[in-house]
Amino acid sequence: TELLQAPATTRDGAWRGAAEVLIGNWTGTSTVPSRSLYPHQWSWDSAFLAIGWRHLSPRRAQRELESLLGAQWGDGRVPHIVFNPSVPLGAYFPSPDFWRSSAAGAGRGAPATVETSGIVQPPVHALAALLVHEADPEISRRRGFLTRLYPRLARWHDYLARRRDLGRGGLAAVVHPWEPGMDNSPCWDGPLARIEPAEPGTFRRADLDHGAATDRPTDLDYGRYVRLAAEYRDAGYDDAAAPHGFAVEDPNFNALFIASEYALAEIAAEVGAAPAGHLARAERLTRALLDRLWDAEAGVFRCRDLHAGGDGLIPETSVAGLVPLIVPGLPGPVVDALLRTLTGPHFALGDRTGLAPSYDLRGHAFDPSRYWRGPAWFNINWLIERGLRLQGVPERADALRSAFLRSAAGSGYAEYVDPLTGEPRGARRFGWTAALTLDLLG
Ligand code: 2M8
Repeated sequence: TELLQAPATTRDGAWRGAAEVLIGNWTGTSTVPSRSLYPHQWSWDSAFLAIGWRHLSPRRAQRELESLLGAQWGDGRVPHIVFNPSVPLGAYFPSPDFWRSSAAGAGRGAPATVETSGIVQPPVHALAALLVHEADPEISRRRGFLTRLYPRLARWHDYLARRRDLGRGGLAAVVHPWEPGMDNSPCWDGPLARIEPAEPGTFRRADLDHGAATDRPTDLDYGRYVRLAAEYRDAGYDDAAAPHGFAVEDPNFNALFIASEYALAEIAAEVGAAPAGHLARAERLTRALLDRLWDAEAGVFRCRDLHAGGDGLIPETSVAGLVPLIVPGLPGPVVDALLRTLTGPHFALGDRTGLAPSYDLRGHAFDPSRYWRGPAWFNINWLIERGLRLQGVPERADALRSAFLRSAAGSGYAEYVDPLTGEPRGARRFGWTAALTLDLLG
């Protein structure tokens, strides 16, 4: 009964639909993003899922994050996938026999009893943990939720700050296109062009069993993903030793790092630890984000390719460059420029579906159906909604909230939608779409 106490309003339809998706995707300890396409636990999905679960069952919200952080490596990294041993190997690629975490990652303290991937995803977890705590502080304190999670979250952030500052400029770098979560963003086309793809016959894509090929990354992309992951694995997942043929600073990843570092300061205060170090790091990261990734002329944050010549800024306009709206304390002119970019012709927030696309509507690589090359995604629109509130434009946030709820419920909680027509794409009954619907319904 705890699970289905819907508010007695006409919003019940959306609320019930979203709640049913979460309940249907729950495995007992965590929630799958999709029963078909993604049958394991994903790192940043789990954070968004917990943010939704807190409205249905604060206990499950806590379990979601606890099970993910339970698979943390000794070096502090939180793996991007925690594999469910009861799912057949062929159901998802790359499977545990590819990553071989417990063997290949042993030197980095990979868990011995659970198999995981060896790469990471955006650090939304401390933010999620704080929001989960705030939903029901009493049950959170009774279960010692934050007391148990705080040291793990702190080590996760330390890993990013100490092992992933590959550019030595104060930001965390990502070393695989799966790490920023926007797998086939046009931003990665340049850096990936240098990577020799793995031989096509050496692996089998399971995603095409469930998803339309035109909605997914290409075979050439996959060849490169496989090559990069295999090289990292063969270096024992050691960041100091791996070749890191792909190394990029991403504004979405680092904005979430900053927001989570501020959340960690609040968590520290709640558990009786010192917040000052977290606040100082959040401020340092913010300065580095502005110094290294802000493109004042374009009014957007860029990704930086650490292997390119010159300033390395990648000349592609991705929605990743607008997510820093969630960062507190940005200079006024930067916020104004971001808002202009968001509502101008490149992202047209408020037009058509009302949602922000994942990539520049006027960009040369824009494709309204192919994954992270144009479609509108619900987690990113949730972050932008939050950013608009933080930056003091509640009318814009309200409009985006309505557009989100309309598209999410109307699409059957699709993984992503065509930003021009609202046509559902990818998986249906998708975890974070449902979870963040619950959050916006409040
Ligand atoms: C997508 O990525 C996975 C690889 O991690 C895949 O394509 O198989 C991305 O959308 C990523 O952001 C997301 O976390 C994951 C699961 O929903 O799917």
